[in-house]
Amino acid sequence: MTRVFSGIKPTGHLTLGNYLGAMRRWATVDQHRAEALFCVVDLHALTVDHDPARVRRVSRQAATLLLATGIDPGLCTVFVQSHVDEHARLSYLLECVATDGEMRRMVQYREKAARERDRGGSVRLSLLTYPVLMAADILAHRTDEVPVGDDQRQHVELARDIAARFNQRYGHTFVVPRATHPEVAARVMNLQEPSSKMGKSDDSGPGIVYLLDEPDVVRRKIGRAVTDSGQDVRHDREERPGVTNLLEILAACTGGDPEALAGTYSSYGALKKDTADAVVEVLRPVRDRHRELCADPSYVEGVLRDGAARARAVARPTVDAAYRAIGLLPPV
Ligand code: AQP
Repeated sequence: MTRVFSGIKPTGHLTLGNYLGAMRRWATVDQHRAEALFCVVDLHALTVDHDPARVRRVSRQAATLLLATGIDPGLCTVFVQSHVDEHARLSYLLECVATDGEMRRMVQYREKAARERDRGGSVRLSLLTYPVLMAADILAHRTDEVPVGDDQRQHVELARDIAARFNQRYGHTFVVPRATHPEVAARVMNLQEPSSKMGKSDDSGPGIVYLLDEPDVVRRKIGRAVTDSGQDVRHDREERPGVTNLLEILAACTGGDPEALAGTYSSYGALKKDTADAVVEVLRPVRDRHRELCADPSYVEGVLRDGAARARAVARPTVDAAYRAIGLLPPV
């Protein structure tokens, strides 16, 4: 059976981009057709300046939201990365296979490192090596498919390269994974800066729709979304990035085709109204279920405990095999 692995990083409150780009497919498609593992990748949240209490709070919220989107622990495994030591154990071995040049070419590293420096901070070494830990997350579980948004394309490519290189040098150990992306809304853009991705750790609150935003907040944010000069509603990423972003969001929420939808609007106002209505409806069940789950924290804890035990059992044989293959003595 195909094995699917993907993760969510608790660097901030989860966004509409996380949902449309990744989480929604995990719940509606992947868990039903594959052996799926979904992870709150909390170690990745330590790669930038962080507040320990906030990381704990947001990790718990991310796990709860995963379940609120419809991910069913009866069908798949839900766990927290730091509860399964195999991820960090494997990461070091993969650092011995990856190169410094590969890490420095990663677009996300370059953007985030520049942002840290602009804020007057220093760049953590873990920000540079983060894609290796992500490769370990994926490879430890012998993953076939990694359903992610477009921004993670380069990191999954790197995981493929590292797996193939390890296999070639030290004998076949890892499955070489492939990324899958949604057909629409693979990259949801910031409503205030449609040339930038909607990112959960961005500073621009009004440009980001959070999964737990109240309906009136969602309507206000979408109503104030930056649109483009010109009047016609066209799907054109270069010339009409703001309108195209709204069309993509509307299409993802209603199941339509963004180019076809463009032809049905003659004003930006109507497009914004319909997009806001569609987003509110898509997020409503997630917010409702999240509220119910918050009333029962011991249920979420139980899911994460069972999930960690299952994930450990999946990952351990592969990570042990990698330790032997690379030349380390087995424990005596
Ligand atoms: N704007 C987006 N559009 C489509 N998909 C997106 N994803 C993230 N942002 C968008 C996808 O959501 C999944 C989980 O993302 P992540 O937690 O690994 O974090 P990220 O990719 O680094 O994106 P964020 O949310 O913007 O976090 P920060 O601001 O901390 O970098 C992934 O599959 C991702 O592709």
